[in-house]
Amino acid sequence: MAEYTIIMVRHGESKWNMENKFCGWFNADLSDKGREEAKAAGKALKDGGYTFDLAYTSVLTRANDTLDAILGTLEQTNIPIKKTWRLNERHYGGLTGLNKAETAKKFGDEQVLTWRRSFGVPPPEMETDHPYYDVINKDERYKDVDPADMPKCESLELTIKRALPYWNDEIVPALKSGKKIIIAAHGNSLRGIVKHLDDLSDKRIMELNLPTGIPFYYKLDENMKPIVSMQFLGDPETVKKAMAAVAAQGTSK
Ligand code: DG2
Repeated sequence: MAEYTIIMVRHGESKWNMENKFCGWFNADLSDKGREEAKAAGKALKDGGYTFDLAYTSVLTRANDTLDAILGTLEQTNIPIKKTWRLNERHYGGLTGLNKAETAKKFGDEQVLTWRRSFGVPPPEMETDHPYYDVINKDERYKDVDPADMPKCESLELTIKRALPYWNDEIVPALKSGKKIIIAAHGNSLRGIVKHLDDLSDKRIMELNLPTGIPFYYKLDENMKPIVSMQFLGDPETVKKAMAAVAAQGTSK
């Protein structure tokens, strides 16, 4: 029976993760800690003996730089890298740039949890007078994106709707052709892929918080069903703490 291994990793901590701001499609850089996390991710992969033929990432710098640091550590910078807006973070709409804890103080922890983790409820739309509207919508990265596909905000459901066609039409055929693949993307675009692979309910996926810079793998059968689900290349206690810290970012305390 065929078996396919794929590695996924959320980028290292960004400057906006550090400042606890909703980031979404804003192009925040990695923080110094995030750069270290990315190198550590490369080291964990190197220690695990992983090599890659092909890499996928979003069009956002924090994911691109994480991937570059990983491939640099692996001495595999010569492999093809495919960048797509379909693996971008979910678009945080009108919340973009707001501090998560302050937003929780203003609107309540429950509302912020709904915005961050519910399956179907999107954050408020980004209006044209939003401070980051132009910087995102006039960004050259999106010049070839059909204007109808440019989001004003995205729930996890909408994020999955635009990421999954890329997974099915591009990544799955490459995996099935025997390519060894790494995806460096974002908390919520990866949660979308994980929800799909593990067939998680809308309720179960609410509980998943992906840590920055810790790679995880799936082993999939020929129908792309998990033989092994989400195994982190990291100490379980460290992973657990990092997940809890991500969950806590959206609380008022
Ligand atoms: C974070 C995720 O995205 O935020 O957009 O603020 O993975 O690109 O750092 P990432 C953001 P939460 O959904 O965890 O609040």
